[in-house]
Amino acid sequence: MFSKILIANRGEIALRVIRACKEMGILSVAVFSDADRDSLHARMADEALCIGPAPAAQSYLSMPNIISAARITGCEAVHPGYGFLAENAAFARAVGDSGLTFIGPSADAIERMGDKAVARQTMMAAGVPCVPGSVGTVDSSEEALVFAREVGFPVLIKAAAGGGGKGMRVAADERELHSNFTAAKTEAAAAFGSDQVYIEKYLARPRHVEMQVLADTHGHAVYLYERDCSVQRRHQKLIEEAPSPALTPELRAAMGEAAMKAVRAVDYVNAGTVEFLLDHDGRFYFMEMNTRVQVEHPVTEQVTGVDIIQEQLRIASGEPMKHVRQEDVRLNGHAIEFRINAEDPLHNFRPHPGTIDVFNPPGGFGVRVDSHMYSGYTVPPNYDSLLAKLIVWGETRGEAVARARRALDEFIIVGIPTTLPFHQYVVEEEHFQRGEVYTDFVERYATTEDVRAFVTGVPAAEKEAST
Ligand code: MV4
Repeated sequence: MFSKILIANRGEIALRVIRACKEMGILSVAVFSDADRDSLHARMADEALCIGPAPAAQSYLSMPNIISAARITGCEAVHPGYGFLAENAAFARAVGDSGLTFIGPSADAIERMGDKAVARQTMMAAGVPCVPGSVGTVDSSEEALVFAREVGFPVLIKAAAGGGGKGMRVAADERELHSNFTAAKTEAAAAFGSDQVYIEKYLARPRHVEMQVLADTHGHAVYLYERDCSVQRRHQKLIEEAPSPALTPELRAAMGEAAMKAVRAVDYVNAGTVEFLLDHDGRFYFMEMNTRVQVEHPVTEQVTGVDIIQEQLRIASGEPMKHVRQEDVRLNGHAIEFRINAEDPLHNFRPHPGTIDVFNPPGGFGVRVDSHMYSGYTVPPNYDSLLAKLIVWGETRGEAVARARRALDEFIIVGIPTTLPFHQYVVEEEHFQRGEVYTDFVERYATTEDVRAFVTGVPAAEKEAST
């Protein structure tokens, strides 16, 4: 096992990794920007180094600064967390070239999954179900039309270098296909520096269900079951849960096996997530693979008892992972995560950095809060707005929802607006309570008007009866 590692991240995920290190007797080195001098991750680590000014491009995204920090402090490995450099193949390669271990998959695996068209082709070849559409990229709208006629309209034009919802265009018919094909290519070129696009049949109101996987260097691979992440807004996840209310044991096993095929197809090692779209007929399709630990990993930890960060450290150090057989991984109960962001849910989720005068997180049985907040902390404007993750556990989904309601009531954040009122509304919402969550849940059942009516106690104007 490593004796000392560097954490190339900030915020709650840096704390999460530091905690795992402490439990495993590994020394931790934090890096921080000028904006994060007073942050908990810099205080909780065994050592902390400033790596640059507030803008991420000059600090948390600076490969030379981070690698220098690791070498100066005598670290053996680097944990990238999520975001920043976590899915940057060049960084994984640079870490390795400096004689350090990257705590994550190989640079090759990151690269192969980074191009969504290549990933899709790889998955098709491996027998993982993919949405009907093009094999690889499409170069002209004539070629796009061939595929669109084959699978039927509407279709989606997706950027190969995109992911996470950026650079997608729907085309309802042939006329739209021609105009949107060019628009999608132009948009992709501007956003990602590559105009490569591919075509898929457009699925109406799918669920987002993803499989957590772990694989070690000894040839062991398991899936830690799924998370349902359908409660999103503009491709930002807000609530995630495990298991998915939509999966039967048979469907779960089939999706788990598909995720294992994905792992084997790219010789994947370490923790990863295979994302699927689940349609209303119970069919699932590969969407993309995330080659990092995800924000929502705690819900999986709560229902499986597996410490995913500790497993990442074991795997990267060359040890076998703790749970090597699929039968060793058991699902127990239900967990839901609520992302508490420094955003105003009554004003388009506008980010709202500022000082938190009072931070009073909930506690008690079945409640976990992963957060880097404290009373008096000032949220800087430079980074993402995640303040805390509230994770509740219950023996059943109903118990988890009841516990969530209780824990959200206890949670007090004074000083800046947060997404707490949004979550308080959602846990009372009937579709959410029944587990009927699709990717359009927020726009359909949790609009600004719905949340405002809930907060003010004044009923929203009647919705149009026809819609
Ligand atoms: C889709 C889709 C419907 N049909 N692909 C959005 C994120 C990106 N990774 C892929 N996304 C989608 N791909 C087909 N063929 C609908 C979405 C989608 C979505 C997916 C997951 C979670 C939320 C979403 C919100 C809007 C659209």
